[in-house]
Amino acid sequence: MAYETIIVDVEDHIALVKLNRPDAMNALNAELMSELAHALADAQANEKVRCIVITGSEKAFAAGADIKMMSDKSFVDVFAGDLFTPEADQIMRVRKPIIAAVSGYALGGGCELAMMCDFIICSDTAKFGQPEINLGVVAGIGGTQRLTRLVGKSKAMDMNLTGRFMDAEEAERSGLVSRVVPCKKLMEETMGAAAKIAEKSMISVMVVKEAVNRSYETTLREGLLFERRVFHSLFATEDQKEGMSAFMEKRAAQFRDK
Ligand code: DAK
Repeated sequence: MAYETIIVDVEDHIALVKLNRPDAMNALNAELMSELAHALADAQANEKVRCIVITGSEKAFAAGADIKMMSDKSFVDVFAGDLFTPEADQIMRVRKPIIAAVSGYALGGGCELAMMCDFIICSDTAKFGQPEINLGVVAGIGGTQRLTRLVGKSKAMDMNLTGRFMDAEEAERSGLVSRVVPCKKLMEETMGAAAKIAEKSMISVMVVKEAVNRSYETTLREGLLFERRVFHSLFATEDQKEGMSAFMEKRAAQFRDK
């Protein structure tokens, strides 16, 4: 499918999805969200794809939902139309890992999109924020929920109430991002991480994603039980035999996702 607001490139088992609305700092409008959801569903279905990377431009990952698109909407428009919900649900249905490579602004819905990904690698120029309060609204797709789980109540309150931006160093210190790299190295580092993941057994990779995400949904006791059971179940795979044999034979494992 030809896209207008994103660019998709599949190479070496990695689907790279670049948000592409340069005149609007990659603000998320209905078309972009729909195309992104479509591209992610395609990447999920494509057997060649083993990891997905979402990125923006050097200046902006995404500066939020498109304010010009939203400004005239009524309660009924956004409630009955359920703005962005099907697309956000689609992103959350993807079972393959998704890395957000963030440079520049990740604000509002942009910060929320990055947090929907499995982890975030950012450049030293990145700026995260939930400035919706300045527009007379509040975060709507995770800014009060995912951000609180990631950085804790105090910083989540601070960011959502004051609308201030968090720089890359603070984002790493707070646990919002996994790595900070110099701006010029962002894609090299992120694609390197994606390539590492792509080498693994997809069965184990998808199990890790399910298990870590389960930790947000359940008690520690239930989460540990889930983890133990999926650990046990991986002994039914050929990849477990291959991975452990390869270690003992001092060679690289050849996983077959079986
Ligand atoms: N929407 C639309 N256009 C935007 C935009 C945005 N969020 N952010 C930037 N732009 C546009 C600017 O209007 C400008 O366009 P022109 O005037 O040239 O036509 C162009 O991008 C360049 O921006 P600036 O001239 O402002 O550039 P600066 O470097 O001076 O400033 C900035 C960059 C990112 C600090 C600034 O543009 C800014 O503050 N942008 C707004 C950031 C913001 O408030 N983000 C939160 C948006 S509200 C929902 C769930 C979630 C949401 C909505 C619904 N549902 C579940 C229903 C999410 C809401 C949000 O994200």
